Amino acid sequence: MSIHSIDVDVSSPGRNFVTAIVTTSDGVVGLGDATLNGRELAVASYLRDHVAPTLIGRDESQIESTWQYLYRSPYWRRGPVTMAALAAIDMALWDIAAKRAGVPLYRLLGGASRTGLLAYVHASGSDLAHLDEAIRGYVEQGFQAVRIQTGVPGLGQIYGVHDSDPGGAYEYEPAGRLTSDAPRRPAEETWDTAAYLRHLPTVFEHVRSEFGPELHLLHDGHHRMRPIEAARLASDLEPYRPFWLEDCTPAEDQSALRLVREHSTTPLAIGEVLNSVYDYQTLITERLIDYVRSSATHAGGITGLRQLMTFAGIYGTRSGFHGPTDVSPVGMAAHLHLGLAIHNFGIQEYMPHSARTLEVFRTSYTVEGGLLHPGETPGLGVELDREMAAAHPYEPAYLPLNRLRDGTVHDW
Ligand code: CS2
Ligand code: MG
Repeated sequence: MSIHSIDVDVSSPGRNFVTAIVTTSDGVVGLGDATLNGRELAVASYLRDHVAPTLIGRDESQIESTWQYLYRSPYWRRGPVTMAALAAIDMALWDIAAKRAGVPLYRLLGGASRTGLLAYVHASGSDLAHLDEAIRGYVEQGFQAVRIQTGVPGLGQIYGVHDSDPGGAYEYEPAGRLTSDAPRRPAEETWDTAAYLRHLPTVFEHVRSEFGPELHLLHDGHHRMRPIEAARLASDLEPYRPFWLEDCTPAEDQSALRLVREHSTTPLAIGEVLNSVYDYQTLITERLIDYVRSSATHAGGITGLRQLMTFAGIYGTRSGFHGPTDVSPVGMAAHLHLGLAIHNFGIQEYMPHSARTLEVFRTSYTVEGGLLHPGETPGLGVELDREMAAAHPYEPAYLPLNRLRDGTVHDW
């Protein structure tokens, strides 16, 4: 059988998503996620104009060979746009292969290595009272791991910090703040690393004393620190035994983490903006990180991520796949199947999609007692209602930007 058609849907049921729909000559349909937050249309064009036309008529069962073809043939390798497009095709081909076999995808990837996947959720609050309320809500639902983010005294809105409204905890969307149409610019926030470094250890101290030693606590530094600042924070957080400190420095500067490692035993996670195994060469071979944060959507799909995790496994590095709402339910399902199958699974980020998103993308995955499972539906286990998706057209939305108090553009 062969690839008959490839459609690319860009829809906005609650937020923007780019989905590749691959249909075979005998009518089997596979789905792939190519959502690149804030740059969605670039990937859609890359897929429609440059990838799809070269794949029509190709044997859809040649997943590895198609991956190598899309990676090597354009000459211009890696990069978020290219790798997201490749990812979508790869996921769709795996979806088709598992549907043909009549099994959930994890069975083609080696079968289940565990009964469920430890999930972490996002708890945040502008102050400690709101943060406690959010954590309590998740603990009551059975979650065993929470990422904690708070406001910093003296600073305004901070990316990823949100006060939950009762009953609406699953609806928030930190990534993708709508801006006005003209001029179309990202929202701006103010950042002060010294204020943050003074405040965050007091937050961890408070949460540990309030919730006890067993709850896993994670934190995302969102690339905002210099190496010496990150080393200070990692060392200050040690007494509170964090599960990990994520993105403490800009991810592309691999050797920056040497300094952090020299000063602390706080586990480190990095990689949501990285998209190939080569981006991790120093990080993994020098054992500078404990968790790989890439997503299937941004790192070449299941084939790309599996290659990366095999390499990471040799050095004892585990997975912590990126799972924000801008990875679509299709990308999320890919993580759950791969995470269930690989030996070096660590933890899975779980930021539940909104009810509107889940009406359009119907999923088979489950969460119980803080553990995720991909379900037993053949393939990835996600169905896309294309008619309903078409009723939610693309809406321009950009991620915000950080500036220091003096106006200097900063990492965020
Ligand atoms: C965050 C994301 O999930 C995370 O750890 O860093 O919210 C990230 O900022 C967005 O996915 C960017 O699109
Ligand atoms: Mg992050």
